[in-house]
Amino acid sequence: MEVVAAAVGALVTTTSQLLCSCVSSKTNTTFNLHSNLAAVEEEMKSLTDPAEKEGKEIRPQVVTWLKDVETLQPRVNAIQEQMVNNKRPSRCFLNCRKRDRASREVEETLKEIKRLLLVAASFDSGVVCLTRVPRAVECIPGPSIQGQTTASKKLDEIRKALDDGFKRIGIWGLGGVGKTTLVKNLNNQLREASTQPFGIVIWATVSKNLVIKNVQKQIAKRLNLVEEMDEDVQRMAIRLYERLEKEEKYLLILDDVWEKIDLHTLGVPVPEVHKGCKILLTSRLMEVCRTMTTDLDIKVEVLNDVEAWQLFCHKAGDVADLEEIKPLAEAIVKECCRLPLAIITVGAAMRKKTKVELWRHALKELQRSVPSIGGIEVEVYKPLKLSYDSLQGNNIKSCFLYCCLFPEDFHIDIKKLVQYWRAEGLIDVGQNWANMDEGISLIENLKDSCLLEEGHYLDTVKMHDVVRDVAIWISSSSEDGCKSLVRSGIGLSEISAEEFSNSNSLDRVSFMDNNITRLPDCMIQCSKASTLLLQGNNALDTVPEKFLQGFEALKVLDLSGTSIRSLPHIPLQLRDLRVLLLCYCRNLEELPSLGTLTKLRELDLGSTSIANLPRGIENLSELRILNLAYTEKLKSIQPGIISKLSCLESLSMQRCGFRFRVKGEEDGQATFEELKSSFNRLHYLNISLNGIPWDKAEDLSWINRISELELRFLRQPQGSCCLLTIINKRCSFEGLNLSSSQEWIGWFWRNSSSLKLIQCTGLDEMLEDFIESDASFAGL
Ligand SMILES: *[C@@H]1O[C@H](CO)[C@@H](O)[C@H](O)[C@H]1NC(C)=O
Ligand SMILES: *[C@@H]1O[C@H](CO)[C@@H](O)[C@H](O)[C@H]1NC(C)=O
Ligand SMILES: *[C@@H]1O[C@H](CO)[C@@H](O)[C@H](O)[C@H]1NC(C)=O
Ligand SMILES: *[C@@H]1O[C@H](CO)[C@@H](O)[C@H](O)[C@H]1NC(C)=O
Ligand SMILES: *[C@@H]1O[C@H](CO)[C@@H](O)[C@H](O)[C@H]1NC(C)=O
Ligand SMILES: CC(=O)N[C@H]1CO[C@H](CO)[C@@H](O)[C@@H]1O
Repeated sequence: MEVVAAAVGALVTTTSQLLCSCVSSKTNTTFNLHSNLAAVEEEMKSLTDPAEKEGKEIRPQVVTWLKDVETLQPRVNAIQEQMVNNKRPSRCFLNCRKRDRASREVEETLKEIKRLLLVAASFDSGVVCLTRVPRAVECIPGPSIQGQTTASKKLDEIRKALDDGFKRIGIWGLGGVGKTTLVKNLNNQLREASTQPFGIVIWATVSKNLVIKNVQKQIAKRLNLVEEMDEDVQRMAIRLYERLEKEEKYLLILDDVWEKIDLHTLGVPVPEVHKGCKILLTSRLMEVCRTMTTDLDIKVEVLNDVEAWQLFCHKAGDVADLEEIKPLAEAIVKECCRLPLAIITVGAAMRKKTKVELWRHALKELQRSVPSIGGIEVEVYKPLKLSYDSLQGNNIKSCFLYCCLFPEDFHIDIKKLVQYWRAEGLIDVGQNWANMDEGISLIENLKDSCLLEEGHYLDTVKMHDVVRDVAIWISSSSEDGCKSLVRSGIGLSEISAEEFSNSNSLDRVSFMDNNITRLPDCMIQCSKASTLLLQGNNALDTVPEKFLQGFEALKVLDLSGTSIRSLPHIPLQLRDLRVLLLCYCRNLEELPSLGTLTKLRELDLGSTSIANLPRGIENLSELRILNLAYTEKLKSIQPGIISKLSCLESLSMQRCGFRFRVKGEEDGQATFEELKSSFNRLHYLNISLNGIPWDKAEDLSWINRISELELRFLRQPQGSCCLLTIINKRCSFEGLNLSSSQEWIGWFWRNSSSLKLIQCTGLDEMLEDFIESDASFAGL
């Protein structure tokens, strides 16, 4: 509980300043008790405020705790008064404390703080708040349609239809016409409604490749239903049904439906049996509305000319109105077919461009016919392709096209995306491989061009489905190193060799998140391909040697979340491989020697069943990121291996079966001393050790070079555990005996910018020692 700890931290500081000021003339005597207490109050407020905003109740224990903190105020006030009156040079203040009433009070206060500290340590975020029923409508972020007459009229029409008792409403229209935006606005409008027509409004995104389970999961999450392990569709449907039956009135919004969804299979009590149920769906296809037996269909039309122009000007800025440019701009808007998505993206691409030549060129590009693609949506592709064409900067186009390797409506983890980019050499990593700066600035650039959107989850991005279609279309023919075969998230159960027509020209291949059980056992010549994504095929248990043989130029191989037991020896030949991802391959026990992958930068073996480090790992002198988290079976690491990985920037070994040995415990296993020798470039470290590896004389300044550190010390023989976490100088100790750590703990007092002590013993002695020594909370 960060906030509580911070509050306590402030109290400790208050009191220690109080004590120090009596003891040492070196320290600042002009402390201000009142401002410190104000800080505590502020912390308390920040504890209660978010809980109230989220509609949660604060647990009674926490309320009591907060009250106790409050009653401390007058006591601290009194002490301060006493101090002000007591003008004696105060060096003897503490020494004579048996005689001095005031000092007894200080002691009492300290005791009370200690008690509060202990109570606070027992809070964790789960205990602070009680969760209540889900709120009726959740805000769904998205652009507002305020001021757009056509869209606003449609919105009113839908609102009226809901009031009029229509039970199943279909919203349909072209891709990119703004159906989702419209319905998001409806959702958010309902949120502000003074009398709430629904007990709950549930939003679920369906997408092109219908997976019932995914839709169920979204509904369950919204209803605060706990997910059960390995639950099948039917069982989930029963639970959803039982829960939804209890809702008197609810609205289910199914966005982007491509085929009929059987509501019974889904677990939704249909309007015919549940009087208060309403279903609203959006689709590009009228046919879908028909098969879903909607009783009202509302077509979302493209903008009228005036609106199209206004929207464009809004995006492109004042330049569109310049005398020379205006006719060109108008012609460009015309090419956008009055489709909002196209207008928004093209508008963003032309924003603030003042050169007439650029506008003329853009118009010419748009008027060029798009080859070899049929269907109505093609018209949409041209304007979107234009904003792709106008992307400027090193490799940004290639980075953009990388995003379409992920499945439709996928929330792409930014870290993962940047990981792939740097493996492909698309971003300049410079000295520090794990640095995210350039990657993030690229992502922001793509967002500004409306080619990527904010994802629903923290640190994710998403591609609009039409934009993704365009990206796939571009990369199916791309000449400049991005020719891709994209078959992700479409429920494939096997790959046939025929998929790979023209395989030798492919640069990237993605079969991620399917249900592939086997790969072709033959060589497919993909000698240019730099990326092969096969992750998330849970049932895939072997990678045939012959299959991998054809991919000789791979830089990224992602097999995470598959059921493979081993890897063929073929990685030996992947001499260009930069990133090898095998995490969550829970059956993986054995790896071939990796000694020839000398260019490997990232190796992820997290949550696998390996018992030993792969052979030849000591040869990977360029390795920057090694993940061995949750490898519980890994119990042994030979000395002399880790220290060879001299470029390592990040080592994750939380919940790993191996614990580094400390001094005096040499038993033929890797020691912490050895690890320290490779600390030069390390920024992230998360490991377990057999005990605390340093003592009084030790220079701990190496800790300052690591920005995120977590050390878990296991004490023998009692088996008790103590935890040290430092994130950018914010330091936290858990379960430490402070009085037996006096010799070294002062270093942390001096070097930390914040301090959190959780279930630590010996606070009393520590503070006394602290006062007697000339230590200080210099950076606190
Ligand atoms: C001591 O406190 C005063 C008043 O709060 C402040 O201006 C000054 O910077 C402090 N000095 C140190 C060394 O912290
Ligand atoms: C995946 O494939 C297996 C075996 O072919 C099948 O039993 C299972 O239902 C499939 N799962 C999905 C989600 O399609
Ligand atoms: C380590 O790499 C060198 C070449 O850099 C190679 O000759 C040697 O065989 C490799 N060691 C292992 C164990 O693969
Ligand atoms: C270390 O790993 C644990 C377990 O996964 C995690 O909770 C913790 O946040 C990690 N520590 C740091 C500093 O990242
Ligand atoms: C803490 O350490 C001190 C000194 O080593 C010892 O006397 C005390 O019993 C320890 N306290 C606990 C709770 O282990
Ligand atoms: C940044 C900082 O405060 N560093 C201090 C850490 O502690 C050592 C003493 O062990 C000081 O010398 C540093 O100045």
